[in-house]
Amino acid sequence: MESRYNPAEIEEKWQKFWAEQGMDKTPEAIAKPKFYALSMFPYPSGNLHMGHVRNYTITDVIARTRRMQGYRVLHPMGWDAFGLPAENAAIKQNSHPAQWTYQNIAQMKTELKRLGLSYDWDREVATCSPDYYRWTQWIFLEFFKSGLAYQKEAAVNWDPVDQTVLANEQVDSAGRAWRSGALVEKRLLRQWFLKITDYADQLLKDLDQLDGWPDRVKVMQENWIGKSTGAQVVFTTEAGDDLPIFTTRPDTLWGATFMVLSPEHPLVEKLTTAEQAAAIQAYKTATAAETDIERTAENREKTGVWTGSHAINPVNNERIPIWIADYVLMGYGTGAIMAVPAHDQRDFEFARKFNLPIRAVVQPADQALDGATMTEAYPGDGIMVNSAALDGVAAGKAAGQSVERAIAWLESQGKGKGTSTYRLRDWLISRQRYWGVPIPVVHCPNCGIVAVPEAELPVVLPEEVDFSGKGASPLAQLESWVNVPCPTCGTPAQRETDTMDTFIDSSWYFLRYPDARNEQQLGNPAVVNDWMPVDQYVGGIEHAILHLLYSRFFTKFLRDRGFLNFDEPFKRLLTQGMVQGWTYMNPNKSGNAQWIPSALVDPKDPKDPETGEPLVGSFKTMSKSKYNGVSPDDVINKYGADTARMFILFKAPPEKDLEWDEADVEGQSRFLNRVWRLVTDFAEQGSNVEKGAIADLTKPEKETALRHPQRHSTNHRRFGR
Ligand code: OW5
Ligand code: ZN
Repeated sequence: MESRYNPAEIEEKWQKFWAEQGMDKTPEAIAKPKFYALSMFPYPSGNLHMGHVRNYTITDVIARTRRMQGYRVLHPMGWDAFGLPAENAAIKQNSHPAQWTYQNIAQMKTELKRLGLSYDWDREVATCSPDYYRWTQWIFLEFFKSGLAYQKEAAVNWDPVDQTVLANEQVDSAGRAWRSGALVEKRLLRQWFLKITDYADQLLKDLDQLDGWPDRVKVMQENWIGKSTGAQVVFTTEAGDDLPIFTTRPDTLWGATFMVLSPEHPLVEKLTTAEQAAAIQAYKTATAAETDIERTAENREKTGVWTGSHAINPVNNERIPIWIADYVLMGYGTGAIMAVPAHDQRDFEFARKFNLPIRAVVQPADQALDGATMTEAYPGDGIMVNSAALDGVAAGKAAGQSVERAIAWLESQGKGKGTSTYRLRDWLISRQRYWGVPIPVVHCPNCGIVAVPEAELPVVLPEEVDFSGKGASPLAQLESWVNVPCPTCGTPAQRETDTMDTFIDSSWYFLRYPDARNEQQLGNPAVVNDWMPVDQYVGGIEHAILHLLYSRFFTKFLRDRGFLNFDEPFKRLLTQGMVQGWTYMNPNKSGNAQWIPSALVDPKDPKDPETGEPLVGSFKTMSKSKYNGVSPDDVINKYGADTARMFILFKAPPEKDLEWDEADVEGQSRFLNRVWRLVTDFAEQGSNVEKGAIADLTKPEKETALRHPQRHSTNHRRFGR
């Protein structure tokens, strides 16, 4: 069916309407209460998909409602435009990432406009535009001047396909890169980090302020930050070196029967005796090939090697052997642990495997534990035994005082102190790629790392660059760009050639919209603080951890720099459910081959066109590989944007998954056509319209459209394409 809509005409009409509706900037308008409605801005990947349509329709309804309720509403849109896909496309097509990106932006903007969303396009931002990333660089330099942006040599995740370093967060639980899917390798390189760990405690505590966030998102953030409280205790080696450890159970110090160091621990070499040297070296090499996820997997057969040396336990001066094992990670705590096999399952398995002593120091009420006969670790409550000063104290989470008592004792003896550690690591932000924000510093042989002066920002990406896609970053290969005089002393120096992770760009974009065209500042603080915080943020659950945590971090940092006057960027958060499409699967096939395009299937008798095997149909999250995507453009062409939007809003609660079902779309379309007919008839006939018309309108069609779940199974059949 041909579209009845002329997007340009509609656009013009609505722009006029919105101009009349509180998008003006008169004093009367400013006196209204503000409402900032924000959708997560898209990657300009090519075309809108149904996930976007859902996201942006939900936010639009909220924005319109608030406008009608008398608020002045900020409802902006922009583009998360840097990143690997553009660069990869450029490499493939031998073009420029900017060209790909701006073409996609134009295409997706047209599609957004067809949807009839009430955006203030005057505030549009694209993170790849120099007038945006100038402020990304400015923020980076604020971090740098505060000592929160720093370089260090790090064992980093190297993606051998995309030829770049990845943040831990961009590696999945199977050790694969989030985009390329390649198995990630470890490499030692100099990298830039942001010190998010300085804010770990605030990021955790302030979750309490977020009443308008889903609990599960707060729990995910809490777990990601991963605070554990306990004590730091200093063991010593027999050679006299300090071996500090962190433990959440300082009450079990008297049950430590050996120590385990991460194979990467700096003292390993010194501790290794001549007899053990070969075994230690072989073990270190084997560990280097493993991912952190493999190393810490539960129920994994324990491995390790004795260094040949001993340590002294400071609480009882006992001499205990020092081992190395891969289940201890250098990145967590101090990279060394005291092993208490009687009360920790991993230590228990290790002790049994290598015949190390096990000594119980917590006795449960109902049995007598004996290290020699225990079959598993006992992590529960009881009474402290074999623990000198702590003997007889109640142990355990609920009623126990043993942990507090142990910390008090350690502190009084000067042998340790109460402290906490976090699972959260500093954020690795540098990327050895072209299509990102250049890190605005210069490396000078005299002055070291020098910030590019503010007046010289932005450091613009050079356009004439080679996109072979291999080896060093394209920026590093461009000598005319790299070689500059040092801004401080004038000596020939080199620009930094790393660019920033795109999550940096999206960590502050919501701060730019309030004053998006400001060329003097990131934004006028009065204007930014007026519109912020965002009253309602809407987006996918996949951003529950990183994007939201990073945005909260940036907000707190800019607050501490005196720029913002609030603690949290997003007052309320709605995480929308997935959009699902009907999918045919052959259970006898595996991998992507199991998904069969519905165009090849007879819905009345679903069979594999190749093998004739029966297929199983179900709703699954839309994706290219499952052939179950429904194109927004097709739907709008056939039914119009109003139907698409109404269907999405009525089909499922916004937080729940939504089953895309063409029969319901048709129902929605019929309903809207009746509204249309009623209104146009009314306009033509005036008061002659029969009285019952409105009741008719709201009842029968709505019921057919929304109340027949059994029709789900027939819909997708008619929808088979
Ligand atoms: C869509 C949301 C997403 C986000 C927004 C923008 C998707 C929900 C899940 N630039 C970042 C970004 O995420 C945001 C920054 C703030 C960090 C789908 C996805 C889905 C996917 C594909 C298809 C259909 C539906 C088509 C497949 C077939 C093709 C032939 N989701 N539900 N449905 N940008 O552009 O990815 O979380 O809020 O809108 O998304 S983004
Ligand atoms: Zn210099």
